[in-house]
Amino acid sequence: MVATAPLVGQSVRRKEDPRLISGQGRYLDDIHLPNTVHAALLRSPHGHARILSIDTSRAWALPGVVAIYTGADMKDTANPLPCAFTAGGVPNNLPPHRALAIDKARYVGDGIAVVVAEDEYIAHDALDLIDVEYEVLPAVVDAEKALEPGAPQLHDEAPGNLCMHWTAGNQEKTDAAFAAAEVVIKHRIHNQRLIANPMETRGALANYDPGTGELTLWCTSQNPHVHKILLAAFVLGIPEHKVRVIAPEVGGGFGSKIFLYPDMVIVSWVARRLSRPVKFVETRSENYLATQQGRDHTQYVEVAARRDGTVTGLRVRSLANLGAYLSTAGPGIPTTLFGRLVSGAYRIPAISVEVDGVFTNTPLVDAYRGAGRPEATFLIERMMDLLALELGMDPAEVRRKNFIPPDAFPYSPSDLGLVPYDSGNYEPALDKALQLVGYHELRREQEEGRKHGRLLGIGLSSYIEICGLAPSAWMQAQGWGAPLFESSQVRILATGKIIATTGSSSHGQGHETTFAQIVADQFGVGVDDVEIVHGDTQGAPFGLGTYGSRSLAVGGGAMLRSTDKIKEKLMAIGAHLLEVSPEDVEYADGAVSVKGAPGRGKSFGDLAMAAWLVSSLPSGMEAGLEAISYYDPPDCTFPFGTHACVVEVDPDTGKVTILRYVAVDDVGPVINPMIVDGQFHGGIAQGIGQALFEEAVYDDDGQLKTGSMMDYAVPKAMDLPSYETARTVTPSPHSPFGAKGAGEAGTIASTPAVVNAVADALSHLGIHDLQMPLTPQCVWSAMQAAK
Ligand code: MCN
Repeated sequence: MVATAPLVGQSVRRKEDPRLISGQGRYLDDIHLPNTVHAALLRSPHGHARILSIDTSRAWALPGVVAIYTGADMKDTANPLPCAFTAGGVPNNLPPHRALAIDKARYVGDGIAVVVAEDEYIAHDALDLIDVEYEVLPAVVDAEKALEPGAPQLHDEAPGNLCMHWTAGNQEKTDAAFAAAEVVIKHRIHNQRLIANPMETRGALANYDPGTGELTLWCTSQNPHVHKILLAAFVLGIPEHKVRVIAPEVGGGFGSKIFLYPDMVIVSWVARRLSRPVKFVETRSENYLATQQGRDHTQYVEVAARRDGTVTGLRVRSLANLGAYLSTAGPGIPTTLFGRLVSGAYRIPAISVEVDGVFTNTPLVDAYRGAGRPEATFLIERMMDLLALELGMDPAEVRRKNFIPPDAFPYSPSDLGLVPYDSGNYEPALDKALQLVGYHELRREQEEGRKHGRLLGIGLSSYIEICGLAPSAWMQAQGWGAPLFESSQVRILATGKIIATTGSSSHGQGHETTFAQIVADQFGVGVDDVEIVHGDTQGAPFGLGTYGSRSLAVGGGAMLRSTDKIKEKLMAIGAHLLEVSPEDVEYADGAVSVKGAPGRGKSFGDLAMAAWLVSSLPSGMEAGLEAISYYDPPDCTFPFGTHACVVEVDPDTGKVTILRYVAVDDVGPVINPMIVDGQFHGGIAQGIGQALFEEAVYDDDGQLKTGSMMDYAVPKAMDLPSYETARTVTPSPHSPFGAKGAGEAGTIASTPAVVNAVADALSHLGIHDLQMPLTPQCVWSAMQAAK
């Protein structure tokens, strides 16, 4: 049982993988409760329409249909779905978002009615038999157009389709910086809308026990405790202690499984009405239509600088498309997680940011891997390249000139209202990336190639990001309506085996392994002696879940607090058994031993047994070895690094091929290098997807034109290069082991690196304005226009 070497820092194989890769994982749709009925949602085929009447009589007549409900049926017994993260410090217009629309449908996919039937096929067939009379209204899908006078209006509660107007920074100082600038560059960026595409679509299964009044909801969730409180306290008004939420195996989320969805409310509401289990599983088409989407910012950016490349000011106006209603965290993403991050890795003395959150006839927009930080990083990293181009400087040198110096940490960016960047040392990561990619040689190759019409481009991205989302007090001041601590409960069983719960909820990140590594090391036991339990609100302390790359930085802190408490008790028991005073013992290598006499000790197994047998405990000590802890860190963590991408553009077709991809990242010390590499590999793939392939495209009526994997181009293996990865290590002063988050940084860093590379390949042709995704058509058209 005793481990010989520390597990933290080792590439321990993922404990969860054998069951996942052998098909033994139990996902939502694998749960079959007796007597279950199946729900299917009738969704609006129109982007914007008044609902004049709903006739369900033909559907009721279909054998196997058990019930049909509309928004009007639910109105008095289910509240609207709440928005938990508003834009802080400014008024937010919060129109109600009901599980089923009542008078008006506001996007294609908006729920109109639910059919409950004996099986899912009958339920879906019955949808075709519901007759809805709509008055189709003009729609608006673009945030800029939605703000124009005369645009179709979505909500009475949001005049002009505006949710909020939010600002950060110092406008006066910024105006002065621009007035004094030697160079000003301006650029419009459309950070396009993306769809998360997890392997498992979303779903929910509710079971109500009329005897006990208890409701159990299984759902595809990244944060079951949050889902529980939103559902119980805000929407259905069920006493919290009568609700249990379970996230079974969850097949990826990328942010899209954080939020409370109408179907979760509907199955819970129907289960209580029918006293039968009710299951809803989204089809892939529904996932495209109605699962929350990401990004969709239109940004107007200006940079003021001196001729030597020093940036003196940054002005940003961003229009954030929030979709038809507010999602759980909708307004918080383009404000706190975007607007306060726009200065990136650079010391910029004057910054002003304005953000409008706008309603449109499109699905709801919320977090998607990175959530706000990719939009901020893309903006500043693209502007660094455009500035370098304007000044005829090397993009690497413009970055270097403006980096926040290592002695400036903890660093608070100018007037942005952000918690301080905890630690950083940006130049070594840049230098390592330049050296690994062979930057100077590549520049020579590029110059030579251009003489022969070869379009080679090198793109850099020196990113930072904010993660380890917390502390509660700061986030609450930002408009987040909850705490942001994380919890743990560690229990040592009589035989020395360990069960530890975390309030975070893994859906691909490998917590069962990395948290087990941490706990096992604390007691000096093997990784298989520890079972990490998550995803069930029953019997586990309240936790906030997995997003914002917070699980290790915040949840790991909670885990260490619990193991520390238990170690204290172990030492007290050990000292008692060894007949010495507690000050004279220490815990090391899986045993409590007398200081200076390592041979005299009691093993972890003996101590665990003693704690449960009671008879050999110090008098007055309670039985058992367990602890519950909460950790609310004083600051977030700010990972960073430099990614370098090398591309070649086909001059005839505009097709972009990524030749090399070098990623140098700094997430502090790592618990499991293999898992962190995996997080970066997946993250980089998603960032490349945004740069080159993906976009949710809506026509003017609000119809999704890229509504399947045939049209929405997620990257395939053949589109991606092998990544060359390396690290620098700059610990965070306040997180466990000094570790920073690793779950999103790849996505945040890679998009600008790729776009900068393509722009670099084409810059000598006079092409500077490239809007994502850089499909062959987009690049080819730009080349034609430049001719
Ligand atoms: N880790 C480590 N050393 C570090 C940092 C992290 O060993 N210095 C490990 C952690 O212990 C954990 C993993 O790396 O096992 C990720 O940790 P962390 O950065 O704390 O991020 P979270 O666990 O909170 O994951 C959230 C993050 C987000 S926000 C999205 S979106 C995302 C992501 O993780 N979605 C994913 N990674 C994903 N991976 C998969 N497979 N599927 C998703 O949907």
